[in-house]
Amino acid sequence: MREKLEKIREEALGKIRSVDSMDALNDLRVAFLGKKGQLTDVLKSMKDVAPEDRPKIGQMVNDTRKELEECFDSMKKTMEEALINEKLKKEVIDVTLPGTRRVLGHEHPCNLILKEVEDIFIGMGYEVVSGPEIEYDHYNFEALNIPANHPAKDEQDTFYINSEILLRTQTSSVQIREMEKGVLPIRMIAPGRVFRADEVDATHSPSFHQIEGLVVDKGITFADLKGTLDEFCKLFFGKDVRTKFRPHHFPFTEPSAEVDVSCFKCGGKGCRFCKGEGWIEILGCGMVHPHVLEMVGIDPNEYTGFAFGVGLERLTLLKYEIDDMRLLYENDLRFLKQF
Ligand code: 2U9
Repeated sequence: MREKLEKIREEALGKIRSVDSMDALNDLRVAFLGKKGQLTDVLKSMKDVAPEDRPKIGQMVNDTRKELEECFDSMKKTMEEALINEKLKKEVIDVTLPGTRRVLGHEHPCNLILKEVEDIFIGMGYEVVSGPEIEYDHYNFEALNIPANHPAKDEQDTFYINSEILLRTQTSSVQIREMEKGVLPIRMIAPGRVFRADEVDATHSPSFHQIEGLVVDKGITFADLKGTLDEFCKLFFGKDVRTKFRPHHFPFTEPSAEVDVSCFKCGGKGCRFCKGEGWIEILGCGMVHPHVLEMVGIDPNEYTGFAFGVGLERLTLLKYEIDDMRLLYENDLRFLKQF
């Protein structure tokens, strides 16, 4: 029995030391120490050993098992360390190599202009509010005094999801939603994307951006409208510009006007920039139509308001002297990085 044990021990130690993979090491552990392993077989055959020799032989089996287990564990540790070292060697990072440069984008000129406009109105106590681009016909047209079959619906033809839902043609719907909340007074601007069934050219796009403003309070007059928009034009284009309010018509405002600003390039004398006019058309505006107030439950005898609208792309083209709107939509970094 003693020789048998010694033989198993030597064979096991030899095999463990020359093993070349973790799997093979595990197989060896099972073959020698497992339930059906060689050492367990020796224990099973203890019944054939003379009773007086059993404690000694038992002790020998235990010592051998302990020695083999230690040998297995130390081999396992050595192999694991070797694996980690091999992995680390493969993963060596050469910190002296040049990095990959990421192409940096550039803030869009329209966004730069939007920030300027927002800053001016926030400075006057206005809130910036946004709303859905997919809108109900009710909020886009009906509530703005543009009922079914009104000619304005043709001028502002858009993309219809169905007969009641469409892509908004103006951000005025945001202001209707705000008025419906019933919290007065209101001083807000609503910048956002709008849609029209227009062909693309140097001044048109089926999708562009507007900034609309709305003030509703007791005692608001056309003088407030004029003062506010004149101040806006001076802050945006320069303190020397003058403004001109020409009568116009919008279904949602009464009276209505279009605002021209004196050419900020030639001071109003007339140049190529203003096409010899001396004036540049900038905004549409007017006093909120009493019927629009009534429809959202505001008493027009108690409250009055003014509203205005401006195209963000138009402001951007003017301020940066860009002559084709399509450049704003091409995402060409060589163009965008100039602003
Ligand atoms: C409510 C009531 C009235 C918003 C207004 C304009 C005049 C206007 C155009 C400018 C160029 C649109 O981007 S554009 O094509 N807008 O001329 N917009 S008054 O009037 C409102 C808004 C909300 C409740």
